[in-house]
Amino acid sequence: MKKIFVTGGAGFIGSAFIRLVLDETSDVEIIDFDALTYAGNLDNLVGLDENRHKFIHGDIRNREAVLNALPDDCDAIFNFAAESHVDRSIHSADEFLTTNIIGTQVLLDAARAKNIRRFVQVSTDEVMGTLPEDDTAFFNEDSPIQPNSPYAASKASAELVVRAARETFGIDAVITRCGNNYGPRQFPEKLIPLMIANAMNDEPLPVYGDGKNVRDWIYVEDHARAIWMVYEKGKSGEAYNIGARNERQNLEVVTSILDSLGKPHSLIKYVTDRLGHDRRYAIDATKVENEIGWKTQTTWEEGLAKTIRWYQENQDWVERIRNGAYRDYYKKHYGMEVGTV
Ligand code: NAD
Ligand code: TDX
Repeated sequence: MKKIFVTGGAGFIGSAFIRLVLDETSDVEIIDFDALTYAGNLDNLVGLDENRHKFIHGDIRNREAVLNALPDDCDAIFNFAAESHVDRSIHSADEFLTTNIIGTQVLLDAARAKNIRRFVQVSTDEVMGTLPEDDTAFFNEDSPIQPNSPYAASKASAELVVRAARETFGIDAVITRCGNNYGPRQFPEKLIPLMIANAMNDEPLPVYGDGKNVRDWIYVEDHARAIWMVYEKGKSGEAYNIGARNERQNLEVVTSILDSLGKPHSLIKYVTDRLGHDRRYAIDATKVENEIGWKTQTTWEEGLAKTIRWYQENQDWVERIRNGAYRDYYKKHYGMEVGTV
């Protein structure tokens, strides 16, 4: 059995990654280390093979806890753990800086102390800032690092501490930079699950600014598979951009959700724009496709339909969140109560 250490495995992408690895391999055992912040959810881990998945509650900023949890014979660390929501980073950046940067440094130090063979840093396209609206420019691996939000700055800084650990101590490290994910179990503060949850409840759908910002959407399972393949085949010291060549304006995404659910477009409510709102993300995935042999397997239409179906069939999962601390965030951020119609 090969052991891997996954941080942030109770979150949206980490749990999808764990499910994929357990389903598609038979010789991998996973230690899943997660602090269970507001975004971490043990419900996301229900039904996993307990012989090959061990959950440990812990914080990546806690050096001792990490060293205690990380086995000596572990092949790799996959660092998914992060504060991940741009809007929250605008309200307060503190946790973003400590978890996303210092937490990553703690993990790198632990990897060095225990001679872990490979470190996989799950980063984001947002480290490269924003693109103009015309459709000829894309992010590639040579694009400059120029983050625009506190969240993006913390993720860019995490990439830099990974780079420094490799240059200084020879840590074998690869970085993945993916675009916007969607799929089952995404916390309903992010665009797609927020809009699905609100539409299902006939509540207003808050669209920032003119709704014409563009994001490059990828189904979460495709991202998870790319991370696994980069771990297996990526070159140490390299970053790999991951995207499904699926650019959509926010308004198009929101109207597709309303149409799928048979709800009126009049539920759309234009609200004050996000501060420093990046206009467009678009990823050139040529490197991961050619060097690693990865390509997306899920079309936008299939992925969105599967996602909407999952939220329809798991309304108790959504409602448990909507009835918790999320209510306070929602009120502070949108100036209205969850459930306002
Ligand atoms: P998420 O917010 O759903 O999950 C984050 C997880 O990390 C949670 O389970 C949380 O409990 C855990 N966590 C937070 N702070 C921690 C700490 N200090 N110690 C241990 N665990 C901690 O996030 P996600 O959307 O699943 O994103 C996962 C990773 O992928 C992040 O690193 C994010 O930057 C990156 N990413 C996300 C997207 C996207 O579209 N969501 C796109 C590209 C990259
Ligand atoms: O209420 C909303 N209204 C709205 O118009 C919300 C929450 C979002 N939006 C817009 C802002 C963006 O243009 O939708 C777009 C997507 O927003 P988010 O879901 O917050 O994602 P984004 O800011 O693009 O960042 C995401 O992709 C990169 C993830 O949250 C990050 O973790 C990832 O790194």
